[in-house]
Amino acid sequence: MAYRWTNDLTVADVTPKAAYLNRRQILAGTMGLGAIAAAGIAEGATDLEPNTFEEITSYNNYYEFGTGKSDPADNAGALVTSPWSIKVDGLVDNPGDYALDDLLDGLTVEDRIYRFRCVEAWSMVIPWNGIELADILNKVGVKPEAKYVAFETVVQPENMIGVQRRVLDFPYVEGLRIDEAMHPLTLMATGIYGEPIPNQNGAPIRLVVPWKYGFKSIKSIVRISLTDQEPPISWNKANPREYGFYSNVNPEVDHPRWSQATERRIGGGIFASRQDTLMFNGYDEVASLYDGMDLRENF
Ligand SMILES: Nc1nc2c(c(=O)[nH]1)N[C@H]1C(S)=C(S)[C@@H](COP(=O)(O)O)O[C@H]1N2
Ligand SMILES: [Mo]
Repeated sequence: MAYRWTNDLTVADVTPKAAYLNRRQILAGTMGLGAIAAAGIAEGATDLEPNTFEEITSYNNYYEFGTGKSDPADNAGALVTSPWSIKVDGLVDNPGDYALDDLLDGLTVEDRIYRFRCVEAWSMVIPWNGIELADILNKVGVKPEAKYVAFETVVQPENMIGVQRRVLDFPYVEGLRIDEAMHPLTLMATGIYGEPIPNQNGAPIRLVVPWKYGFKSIKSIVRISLTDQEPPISWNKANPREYGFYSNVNPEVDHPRWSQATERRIGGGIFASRQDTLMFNGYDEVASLYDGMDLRENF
């Protein structure tokens, strides 16, 4: 498995707190403070401490398995994830029904520790393993006319109580503009903490777009379509006034029913607190994708 760290969080941030403090003392003794900061082990790293595997896998949104936060952990065991294939269609050079292993064969699995900010104003820090979406798209070949990527979640009605109860219009669908999809931060996650991604988190493969609200990060993907039209997305269809296509994390644009200026960090022990929400969830490197756009209008 190849490792490539391209975000501002580092392996130091997945180190358990005691070992981390220990390591800081060791590093302080040998490297000096500048080196410590460069290694990403500065004071500010404490608010980027990853949530525990238990927290990440027991507090979820996956409406196919119910609307309660513990419903996915209780019910997603019924999801059948093998065999798994993904239909790739639309404006693409090599369309087809790909077995998941064939689609990912030869691509690099990366470790990415990302902030994750739900539109409901809670957040976590999650150490994902996954493949850059761009690597997958480049492998299948995107035609120049393609302007958007659309995604679809599996529907297994007999295994999904939320589908039986029609809590949302399924299949769950999502989409990105092609430049968002090709951005190196955009990940197709297949694991958490080095373990295969649990069903409640979107097994066997789900999108992770860390600068957007969590609902953009669609789970258990069975279809990827390249299109020249902005695709419909589930939460916009359900409530267009409250949920826009872009849904970039933005502390200055409130949800009609609550403020987006702050967020509640799940878990966190002694560091648990409400904290300020950051523009683009702190991923400033994506700002240029939206140059010249009114982000209040394009919420
Ligand atoms: N198919 C599907 N994908 C989904 C959802 C869902 O209900 N169904 N919920 C979304 C929402 S609102 C959030 S916040 C994240 C939650 O991901 P997590 O449970 O892994 O933290 O998944 C997103 N992806
Ligand atoms: Mo969410």
